[in-house]
Amino acid sequence: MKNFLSLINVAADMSVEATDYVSFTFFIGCMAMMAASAFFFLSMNSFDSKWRTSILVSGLITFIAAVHYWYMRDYWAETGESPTFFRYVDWILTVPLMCVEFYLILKAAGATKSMMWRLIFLSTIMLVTGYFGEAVYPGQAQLWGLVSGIAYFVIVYDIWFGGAAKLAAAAGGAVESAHKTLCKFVLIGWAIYPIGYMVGTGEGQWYEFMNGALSMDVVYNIGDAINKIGFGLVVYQLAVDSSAKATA
Ligand SMILES: *C/C=C(C)/C=C/C=C(C)/C=C/C1=C(C)CCCC1(C)C
Repeated sequence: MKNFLSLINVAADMSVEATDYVSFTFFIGCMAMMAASAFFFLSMNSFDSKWRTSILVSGLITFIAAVHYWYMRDYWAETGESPTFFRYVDWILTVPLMCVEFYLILKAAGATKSMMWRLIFLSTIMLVTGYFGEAVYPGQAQLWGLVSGIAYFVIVYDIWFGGAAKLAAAAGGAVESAHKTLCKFVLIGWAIYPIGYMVGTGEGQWYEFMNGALSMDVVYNIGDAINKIGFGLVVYQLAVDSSAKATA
């Protein structure tokens, strides 16, 4: 109830809201994630059963994010501080689901579960070490950021050049192009996050020049909107393309 009331407050008190662009991006992010979830869930049954799980996972990713954005928006409004804990709980749930998407679209082409678990493991290392640098040992943010960054590069290498890339190439057609687009999201879209990390944790680190240059939360919120909704739309497009072919 308290959350609901403060949401009404946001709508009623736009003068406060408009000057606080950070909470505005939490608010818009929350709405965008909700809308995307409704879109994915409602479109699910119009596809061949082969694609339904992939679309379901797209919807789960944005739905989990919507719930966290609801709380993060509130936390920011109450305290004016970064909701680091909610942020990382969101990521530790949604990023592995994005790894599952890679597996699901390549499953018919022969993807193995071990490939999927490897990506999930690497993404867990990336996020846990990032959390340590941001919240537990901020004085050593550069060290933890480096470890996190290495895990990130291994993920990028794996999906672009590892077994997944070979399976995608062998599958060809819509699956191959969807895989390529998802790879670009990970290479370019996910690179937004280390930028947010650097502007948020730069104090006393080698990248101090970036400290406070932007709002860390705005950078993360933009990254989430692009990556979570974008990922889902790529999978949605793949389902549209291959269903159209099947009925033609
Ligand atoms: C929906 C949420 C997503 C796709 C979150 C992705 C997060 C990352 C790719 C975070 C990466 C980080 C680094 C590569 C180094 C610094 C620490 C992190 C955790 C911000």
